[in-house]
Amino acid sequence: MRYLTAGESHGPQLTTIIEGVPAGVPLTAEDINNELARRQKGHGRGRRMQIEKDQVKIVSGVRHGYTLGSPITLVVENNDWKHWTNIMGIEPTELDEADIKRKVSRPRPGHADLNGAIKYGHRDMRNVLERSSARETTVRVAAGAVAKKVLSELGIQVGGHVLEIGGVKAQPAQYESLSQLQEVTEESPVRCFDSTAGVKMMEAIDQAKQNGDSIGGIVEVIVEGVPVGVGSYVHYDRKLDSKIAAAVISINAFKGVEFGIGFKAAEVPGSQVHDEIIWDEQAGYTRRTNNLGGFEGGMTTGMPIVVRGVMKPIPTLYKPLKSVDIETKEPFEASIERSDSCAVPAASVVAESVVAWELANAIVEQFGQDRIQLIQENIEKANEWARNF
Ligand code: EPS
Repeated sequence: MRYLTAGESHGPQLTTIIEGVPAGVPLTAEDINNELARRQKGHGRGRRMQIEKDQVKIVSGVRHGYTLGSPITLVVENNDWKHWTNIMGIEPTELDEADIKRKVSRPRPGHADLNGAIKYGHRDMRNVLERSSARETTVRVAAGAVAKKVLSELGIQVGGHVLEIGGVKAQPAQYESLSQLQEVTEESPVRCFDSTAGVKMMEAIDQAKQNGDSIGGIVEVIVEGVPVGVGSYVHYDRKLDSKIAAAVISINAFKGVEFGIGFKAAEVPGSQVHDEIIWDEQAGYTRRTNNLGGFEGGMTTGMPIVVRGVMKPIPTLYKPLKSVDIETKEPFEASIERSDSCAVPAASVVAESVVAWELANAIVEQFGQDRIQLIQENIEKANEWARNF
């Protein structure tokens, strides 16, 4: 499977074309809209989210509620476009460059503005920020919603939550099932299982907002019901954990990724890291622990995939940071009007989406591409094989 996204943050719409989704997967606009709504929520979002009510239009690849196997096109219109039709107009303009409103000549430290402008030769850095904006994650979540539908047909469940915001850490989540984790975090304005930490996270966000600042955090994605041996050790670009890592890092503002105990593995001896292997008739081979987060040798072990990503604070700040105007070369203190002070809860939904995409893609590639029933049969056979091996 593959997908492309297109669209500017204040342009008319965001679009994705998804190719290679097997035929026979039940899919409705409501399935996708539920995920889009989850991404829009979260304490710390700015005023833009009051303007947008993201709704998908499925314009190809689905008939009477089932995927056809043909390319699926998803469109999400930007409500804000009506305020930007002149500034973001597609047709040539009579206006001089200097008269175009909302021209950006002052790069924000930490954003794509300056490097993108130098790279593409844009004197107006709006040409960079419109596409580098995290608004694009809307359609990545839409594509992820399709991937989640594929996985759910195969008995694979994806969940996510927030572990840390602005230095406030949640207690390790003692959930009974992934469904329970999802139920609880869905009610939390910061998607945190630990409600006490959740309150402190909200206070930290409010404090940052008051200071004109922004804060980042850590999100975790968990996937259950994964067959053994998805991905491969035989070549670097077939290792599924590396693809998932790349997908997580590709989310706007993400700076790090780890699986299982991750960076803590540097501190403890191997005897406390590696997961002991056990076997019983019903479950086949499993592990006593899951320190490696569901991967050994770039392949799934059958234990839950556990992957975390760290998001830096959003670089669009009310609080001025020093930068240089590219027209005058004068130093100035950047001051920006509208932004989110924290988008970590939203980013946890984006992280679920990109992980779901990579896994669905690998499974479809490995177990049969054309129709979902064939993949179901092949996975059942593979599970049976692994149990009796
Ligand atoms: C963003 C800036 C803000 C955010 C936006 C990402 O938008 P605006 O510039 O219109 O105020 O709200 O996020 C979204 C629009 C979204 O859907 O997540 C940025 O500069 O990255």
